[in-house]
Amino acid sequence: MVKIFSILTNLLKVYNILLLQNMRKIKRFGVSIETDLLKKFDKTIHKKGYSTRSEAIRDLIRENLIEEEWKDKENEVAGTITIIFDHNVGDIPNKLLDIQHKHHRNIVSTTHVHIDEENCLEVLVVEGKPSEIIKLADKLKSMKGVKQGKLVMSSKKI
Ligand code: NI
Repeated sequence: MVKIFSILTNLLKVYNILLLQNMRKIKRFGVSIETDLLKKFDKTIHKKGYSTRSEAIRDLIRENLIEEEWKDKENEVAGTITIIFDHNVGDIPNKLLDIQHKHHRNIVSTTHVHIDEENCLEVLVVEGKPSEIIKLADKLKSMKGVKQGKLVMSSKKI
């Protein structure tokens, strides 16, 4: 009797897993990989805090898809541009505002934080064609007084 109960419980578990996979439309696939390469991969994902290989592989695939998305100039993409600048250098606050107004169609929102007496951190949420966003990011990053500039390429589809 106990054995039947145990079999039924296990069947129910399998049924639930299948149901869940179907709901999320998850597919399983096998990967052939060199032992050394897998060891390195496991070490890296462990350091990053991934609990499963599947989650790490999914993220890598998404990253790759986003990279491809940005290569197609017809796509509408999204992302963020983060800059750190010294607001005392030249006329940087006005110049930054000027650039941002020229690209107002690409800027969804801006957050400005005064991180200390001199330095400001600004995060721009951006969207539009990849070339427009890259041009805007390059303009901001190359400005005199901008100490760090980083474009994070993201997606509106993923
Ligand atoms: Ni500031």
